[in-house]
Amino acid sequence: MSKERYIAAKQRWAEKQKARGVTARLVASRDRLPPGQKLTDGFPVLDLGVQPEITHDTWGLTLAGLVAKPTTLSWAAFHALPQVEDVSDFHCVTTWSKYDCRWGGVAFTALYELAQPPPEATFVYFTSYDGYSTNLPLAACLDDDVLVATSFDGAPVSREHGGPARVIVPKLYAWKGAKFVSGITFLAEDKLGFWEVRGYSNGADPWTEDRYA
Ligand SMILES: Nc1nc2c(c(=O)[nH]1)N[C@H]1C(S)=C(S)[C@@H](COP(=O)(O)O)O[C@H]1N2
Ligand SMILES: [Mo]
Repeated sequence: MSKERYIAAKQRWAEKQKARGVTARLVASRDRLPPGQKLTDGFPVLDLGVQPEITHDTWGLTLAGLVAKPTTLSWAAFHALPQVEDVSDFHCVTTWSKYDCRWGGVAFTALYELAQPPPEATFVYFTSYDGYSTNLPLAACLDDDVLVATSFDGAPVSREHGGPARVIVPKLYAWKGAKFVSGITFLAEDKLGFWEVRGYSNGADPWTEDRYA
């Protein structure tokens, strides 16, 4: 990566940090119902047929791959990181959307800062306790509404919704957010996740209905 790109990435990072602040923030999505979606008041559950039971004692979040500081965060270490809250809309590819989901947890940017990936790490691969995986370009993860969430509406994320911790990527279809998350791996090249190898699109943009590849 060129020096210019490296500096631009650093600068973008600094701006994000500034925008993020150190206290709770509320950022609602500006747009609302994407094309082809129906609004639901409920909260459907989608999984692979397994809802792994992970206690706080056995839980860990591993930051690995192309990083200067590989680590596995315990529940306590995770909670010692700055905690943020974000309200966002949730869009499932199966055509339901849910407005105003209030998630609390740690911003992806904080985990990025901790792990210190080098500039050539431009992709991210998420793994989960149920065997699920999903992938994203790093740039999509650095949006300030991307969280590893441990609370929903002020209560712990329930097991059916991916507790103890799940990833939220509000701007994309929800399969890009790993429930029961166990690992975040930084990579120089893209690696397709569970649904991405099974015909879901890699882009997952609800606004262009980028549903299936
Ligand atoms: N670990 C894991 N994460 C997952 C899934 C899964 O099966 N396992 N399903 C994905 C899909 S397709 C969607 S739509 C959302 C559903 O989240 P919900 O069950 O809280 O509605 O989780 C995503 N993350
Ligand atoms: Mo989904």
